[in-house]
Amino acid sequence: MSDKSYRFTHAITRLPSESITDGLRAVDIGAPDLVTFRQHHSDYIEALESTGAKVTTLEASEAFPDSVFVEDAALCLTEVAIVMRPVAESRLGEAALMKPTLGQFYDEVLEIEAPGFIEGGDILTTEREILVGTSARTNREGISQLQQLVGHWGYTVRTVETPADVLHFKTDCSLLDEETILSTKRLSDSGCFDGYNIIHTAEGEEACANAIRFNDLVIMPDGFPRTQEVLENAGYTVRAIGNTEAAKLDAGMSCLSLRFSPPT
Ligand code: CIR
Repeated sequence: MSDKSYRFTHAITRLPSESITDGLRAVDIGAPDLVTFRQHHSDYIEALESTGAKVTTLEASEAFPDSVFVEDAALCLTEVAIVMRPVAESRLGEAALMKPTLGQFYDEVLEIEAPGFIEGGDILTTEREILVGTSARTNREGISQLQQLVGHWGYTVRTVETPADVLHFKTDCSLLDEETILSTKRLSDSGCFDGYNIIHTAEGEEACANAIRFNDLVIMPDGFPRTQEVLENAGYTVRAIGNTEAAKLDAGMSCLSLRFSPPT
């Protein structure tokens, strides 16, 4: 079986901007501290690079407070990159900002159009399918456009539901390998991962469900020792990265990068 859903030669990240203090959040528990955010972000890039991948780090964009969360602006597959369409007014421009960078790697860069909206945080690409969660950030029109675009390359898109009051589908799950998903219980109870192996986040540690498998590493937020131990006991090599500041903006590990292996 192929492992292209978690083996990548490249990643794109963007430095956090000073305007990050204005980033979107469901509940205000205080603004992120930029110095700490920068340190966590640098640790994250170092972890990606330690696997041998080439990381392109874009300059900070003050105009877009949430632009450090590059995952939401695009979906990068092996054959094609698709620019997403964030619904939040303050994030819509991030998609256009990302497009030229994608053009450096892909001959083919496609786009989701109005009235569709969809964000990368709602998309989980596994070895066999692309799962997309409907949410306040992703509507059925956006999913339907995505399905039409990627169908050309033989991908199957399956629409699933993001739990109520959860920002993104992947807030609650991550791919660990070809067959295995890390998930909160509230999400897997929906049956959306039937047919996969499921590893649950430990009780009370649901906030670490947003991790990434990147080459040989599972990169997860620091501070969730019981889930980390479960993953290590299952044979994964885990790197825990500080996430206290991104968490204030409802973000975890996947949102900080686009991960891909370009065609050329
Ligand atoms: C937002 O609300 O859009 C940002 N504050 C957080 C985005 C997190 N993105 C992600 O998990 N893919």
